[in-house]
Amino acid sequence: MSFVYKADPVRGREWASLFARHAPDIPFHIWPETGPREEVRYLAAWMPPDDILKTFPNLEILISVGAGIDQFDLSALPEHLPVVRMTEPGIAESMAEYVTMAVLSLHRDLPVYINQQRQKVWREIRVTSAARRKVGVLGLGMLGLAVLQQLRPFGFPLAAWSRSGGQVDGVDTFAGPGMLSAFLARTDILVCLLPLTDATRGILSHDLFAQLPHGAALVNVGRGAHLVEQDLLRALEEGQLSAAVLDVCEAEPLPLDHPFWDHPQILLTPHIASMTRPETAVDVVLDNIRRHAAGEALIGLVDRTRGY
Ligand code: NDP
Ligand code: OXD
Repeated sequence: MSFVYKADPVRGREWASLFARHAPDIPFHIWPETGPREEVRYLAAWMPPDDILKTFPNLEILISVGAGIDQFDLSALPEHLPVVRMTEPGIAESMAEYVTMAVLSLHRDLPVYINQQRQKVWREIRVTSAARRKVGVLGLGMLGLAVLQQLRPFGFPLAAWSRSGGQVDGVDTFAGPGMLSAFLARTDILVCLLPLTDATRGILSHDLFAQLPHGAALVNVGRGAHLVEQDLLRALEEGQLSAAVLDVCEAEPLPLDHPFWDHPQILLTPHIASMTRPETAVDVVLDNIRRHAAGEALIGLVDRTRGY
């Protein structure tokens, strides 16, 4: 019974020493080293190998090293193989920090001041109170919830949109396509924390931007393919959007000739909003291995019909 890790090898070595300490009975390998392939029961990967069951015929759990699983082609994975996404608490903590930074930057006009500094312009913009800046989060899952909790003390009116809605203290919740327009109409800063599925691909489009108040701002920390990039450029040019903070792009790394690099209303980061932390990830993975052995439900099990 062994474990293979197939992602960033530097973090893989940290996983290896944590496994050696906490689960010395489970042989741990960092891809491309696998040990005897028929002994591999658990695979943690960003991208699994092609033809996964030919590579590991006795695999029992496929674990995503990230919270998102859109990089997996679920249709190519055997039906019986449970796919588990990463739910370690460090991801939510870092995401809450990043989105708070992005929302505060947009709220306090940082993109404008960065450009003014470059041009040696000393010009003030009147401060708007947080109580008058409505923040809306697309997605009310592990990360959407963590972000809303972190934002609450600032006093922004908060809302979230998801498939099934739900109740969260201090947050107006909206459910399903029928309530999307009402959610957008009350949102000055829109944060995308949806998983990428057939239902959400391209959701950040001209049509959606047109339903936000004029001059609204965007934070995309979901996936690059949520955003129709040309529609963002157009919305910024027309003033429908005032600024955007983007952590994810359709092509990563962003091509050198891409217009986002130099755009004065876009703040860009290289997909770093959050990162899985080995020290807490290994605890969650070992707990799932124990649950699997005991026949208990796995934490973070992906629902293949929903795609997340
Ligand atoms: P969860 O699965 O916990 O939550 C997803 C949320 O999105 C749920 O509230 C779900 O609704 C909602 N949702 C899904 N599909 C739809 C839809 N069609 N319409 C409306 N709502 C929908 O995911 P996480 O919060 O853990 O992660 C979200 C995403 O964040 C990841 O999939 C990944 O793409 C991205 N991410 C980005 C990182 C970065 O560094 N930039 C790091 C980590 C994650 P319901 O509650 O009803 O199921
Ligand atoms: C993730 C990511 O999904 O880092 O965890 O994007």
